[in-house]
Amino acid sequence: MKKILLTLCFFGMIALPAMAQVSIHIDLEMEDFTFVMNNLPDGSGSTFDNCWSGNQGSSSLIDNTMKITVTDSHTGAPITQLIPEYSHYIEFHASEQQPYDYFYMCDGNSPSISRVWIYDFLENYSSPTGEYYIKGDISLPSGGFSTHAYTMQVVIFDNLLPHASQPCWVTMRSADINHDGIVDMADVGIFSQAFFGPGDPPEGDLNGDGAVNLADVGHIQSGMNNSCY
Ligand SMILES: [Ca+2]
Ligand SMILES: [Ca+2]
Repeated sequence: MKKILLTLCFFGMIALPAMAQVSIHIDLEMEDFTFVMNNLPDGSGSTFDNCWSGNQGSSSLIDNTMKITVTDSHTGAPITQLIPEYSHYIEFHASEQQPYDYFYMCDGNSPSISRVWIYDFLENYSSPTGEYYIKGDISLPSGGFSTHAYTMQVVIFDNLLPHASQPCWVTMRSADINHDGIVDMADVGIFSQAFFGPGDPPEGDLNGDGAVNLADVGHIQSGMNNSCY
């Protein structure tokens, strides 16, 4: 099982609200530095626990379940209890150098371009070892595609102060290629152009392995009629 290991080291936050000083360090390690999420408009795509490795030419399904280890940065002791009410989310940023990436969230039954925030992503809020898991079945209803990897960060608020992990990299591909909220023949048309045309354009490379071929056809087929609405 491929793991992303996020190590959050912080002092005086979340589980230790009585402590006055706040010093948070978020350290991130991961085995697959870039992975590919295959999202569908209704959120049933493969976001983290069934995503693709994104390895050039050899992309394969992987379980990128994420783990965070939370410790007191001064003592190293595990923080055994988190407070669910505290805001925390996962945030995606398109690179500012790549303004033409499309990553549209289905929000209120209509797709809108968005930096994506996933709230309440933790599977557990107490752990004797300070280890917490990010839900493998996180729903990310979206369409479009990223031509380059996005940065993804875990953000936790402490008394309205956001603390972000260092970024890791993800690529997003959806069978709703034209990000109109539904996978239909319009997307098949775009895919066909990519399939039969020159090169390997990202809108046709739905598994993110760098090639547009039969392996990508299944993503369109299985996603047909999937919708925001
Ligand atoms: Ca579409
Ligand atoms: Ca491909």
